[in-house]
Amino acid sequence: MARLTIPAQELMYRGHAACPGCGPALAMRLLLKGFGPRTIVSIPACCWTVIATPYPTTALAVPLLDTPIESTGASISGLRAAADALGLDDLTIVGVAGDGGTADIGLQSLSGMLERRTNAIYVMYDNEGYMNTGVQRSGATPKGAWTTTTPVQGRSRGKPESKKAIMEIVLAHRPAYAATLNPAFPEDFVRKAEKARDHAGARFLHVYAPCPPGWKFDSAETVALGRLATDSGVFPLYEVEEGAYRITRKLGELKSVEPYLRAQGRFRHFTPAEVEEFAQDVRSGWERLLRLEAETAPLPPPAKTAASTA
Ligand SMILES: Cc1ncc(C[n+]2csc(CCOP(=O)(O)OP(=O)(O)O)c2C)c(N)n1
Ligand code: SF4
Repeated sequence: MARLTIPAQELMYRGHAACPGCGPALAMRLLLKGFGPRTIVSIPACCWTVIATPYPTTALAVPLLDTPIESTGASISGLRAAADALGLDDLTIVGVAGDGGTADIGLQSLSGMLERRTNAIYVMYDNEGYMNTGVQRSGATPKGAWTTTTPVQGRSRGKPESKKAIMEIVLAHRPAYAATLNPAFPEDFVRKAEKARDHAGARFLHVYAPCPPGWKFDSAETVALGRLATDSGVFPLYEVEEGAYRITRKLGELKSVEPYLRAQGRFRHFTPAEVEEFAQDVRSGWERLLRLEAETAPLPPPAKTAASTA
């Protein structure tokens, strides 16, 4: 019988307050399967506070700390220090924050946690905007995307700036482990969550997290959209361990980005030239990743010579 690679234990309850097809909800379910029951989660203001905590209920079967939006990194440093002081070495301390609370408002706190080498996991679920407060643009919103603060009207063509490269910012701090995860690839997702749990030191997970109302797509298509994102190179899957890059879903040839863009209302205004510009950015990101993987590959073990085997 085939071995099940995804733990059966559910650490997220049904009846939570997420929208249908919510990528961040799917991500949390898989994250907790990877981290296991000895986990404490800190969550700042974001969709997940609303999903998890309509008083007096909780959607999580593990302890949950509600923290201010700018301080997720500091809160997990504090939780780690408290756990260590109590001798609770086996606890996995995790912060789960949105892209606005990570790449923008909480960036100083994340940087401090990484710089101190806090023995904890920071997860940024990336729904590419401030969704909880009404779909405003964040630093992680892709170039050209419609949001309520980057309208498409007159000469305005959505967000003028490029998506902030959070993995590059994080990797400049040399974390022990960093990876990109997509819930549309659950085995790869849970394996990376388990790997992060089993590493010591500061760890960071960048999670692709589609938001049907914010991105304007059919809520039944969350997983299909996620597969398109990775297979077109929009959200490549890779991990970086002690500086070495490894692509975990190899792609012979990138699929066209067009079906990915056309499936979402936030990109519906794109002209063929804007589609091509987006595709060009995706291609250069993918080529850069291939180069980094080749340049940082660990050296192969020395070949055995006749003398060494004698
Ligand atoms: C200092 C501060 N500024 C603004 C807010 C209001 N606020 C609450 S949730 C939120 C959106 C957070 O966006 P993100 O982190 O991307 O998570 P998402 O809502 O998309 O899940 C904002 C701006 C706040 N709580 N605290
Ligand atoms: S607005 Fe988007 S991220 Fe927030 S709960 Fe709904 S689907 Fe999830």
